[in-house]
Amino acid sequence: MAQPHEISNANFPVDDQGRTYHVELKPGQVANRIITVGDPDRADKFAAFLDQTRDGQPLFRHQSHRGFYSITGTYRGVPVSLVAIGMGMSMMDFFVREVRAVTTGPLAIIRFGSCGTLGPADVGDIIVPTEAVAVTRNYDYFTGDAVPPYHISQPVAADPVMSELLATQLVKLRGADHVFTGLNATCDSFYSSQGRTDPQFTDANLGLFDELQARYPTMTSLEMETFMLYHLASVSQTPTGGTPSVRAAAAMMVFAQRRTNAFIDKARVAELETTVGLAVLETLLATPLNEAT
Ligand code: R1P
Ligand code: URA
Repeated sequence: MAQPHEISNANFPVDDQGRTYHVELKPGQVANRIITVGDPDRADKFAAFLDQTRDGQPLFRHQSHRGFYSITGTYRGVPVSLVAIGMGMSMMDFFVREVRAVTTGPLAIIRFGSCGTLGPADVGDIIVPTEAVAVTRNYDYFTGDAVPPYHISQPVAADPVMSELLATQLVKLRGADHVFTGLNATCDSFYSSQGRTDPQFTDANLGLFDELQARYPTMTSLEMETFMLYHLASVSQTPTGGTPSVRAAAAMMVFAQRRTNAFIDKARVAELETTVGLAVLETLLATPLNEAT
């Protein structure tokens, strides 16, 4: 049986092969163009689009012990990675930081996920969020402090070139009536901070939709990771400082219409994952990037 690898460096833990502690990738195992998804099955569907060999080698795949699933190969000859990260802002944080640590040169990352909407989009439509805010539960409210129950951050923008490429490609594929841009709310819960009601818990969220839409009238989507991706891209640095080293954008399939209470069916998800997924991959390839790998 393989022996577990020793970990060193408490500040940024890596094993004796140079693999990071949670995502478990080392240099050479991840490309500079990456699509990140939540669901590992979605990553496997994307893998079917990739060229099936890279320099005569099979595709690289790795399932980490902390739930990150990575696939690296080429798409039309260009190195691409697919990384399924599970759910939530902290998983996005692990992913972006650990991948950044084992790559050199600029990174282009597109999140292809699912989301809820308050409209005008409907179930099955696609949203390309040009900016995102974080909506986080304000724990002190629940212990009795006179503060609002949810904190809504300032917006952070996506990479404008990548967003424009994505939106253009998706409008060509789905038609302008089914592709929306706007502000995304990344929430720290699928439930409370996305305004879902649950009689088992005190959540104080009945006014949350109105508050969000009053503050950000262009808000179109609710999900759980995109803000962290945009935020980390916005604070990423080249080794000498200066321009961000990570460029990021997102496209999300609308699974839930929160005003009508409609939820997408599985057949529709399968169709979107393959058709829209391919368009996302094409956009990633079209993103200008002067990378080494
Ligand atoms: C919740 O069901 C999950 O779906 C969305 C949310 O952001 C959250 O991770 O995205 P994914 O479909 O990418 O997982
Ligand atoms: N993902 C979310 O985070 N929320 C939804 O309503 C649907 C998908």
